[in-house]
Amino acid sequence: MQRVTLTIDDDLLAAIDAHGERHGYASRSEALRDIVRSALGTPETAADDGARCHATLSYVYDHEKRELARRLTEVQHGHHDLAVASLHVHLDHDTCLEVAVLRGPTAQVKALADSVTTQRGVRYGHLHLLPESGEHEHGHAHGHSHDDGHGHG
Ligand code: NI
Repeated sequence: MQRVTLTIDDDLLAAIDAHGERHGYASRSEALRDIVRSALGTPETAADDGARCHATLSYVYDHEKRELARRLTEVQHGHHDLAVASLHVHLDHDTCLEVAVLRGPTAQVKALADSVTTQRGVRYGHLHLLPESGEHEHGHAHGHSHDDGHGHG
């Protein structure tokens, strides 16, 4: 870890502190780290479509919309190799929330997400990409323990 000094507008700092308080961050630094992480994505998933990833895809849709539920099911069966699990919640009389956990080559995961979220009648589509594992950062070969308590050594 490194300590950095940065210059920031009062308003923006107040917004960051309000965000940190709202979400229960223990410190301004921890809040800022998560804000930056979510802006950057992870290096593997942001930059490299050839890397493998885990992802969650969430979206809301109207199950009464003509043919939509069938089309969504078709899209997902077409990519069954990427699907790990999914969760369906009936939000109200018409509206469903689905969360799909996906795993595979990043480019294919993104393509599947696009083909779901661009369907007419699908709203609030959001894809959250994660690296497939910590291997890219830590590797498995080295013998020492990590200080974060869940090392591989
Ligand atoms: Ni439903």
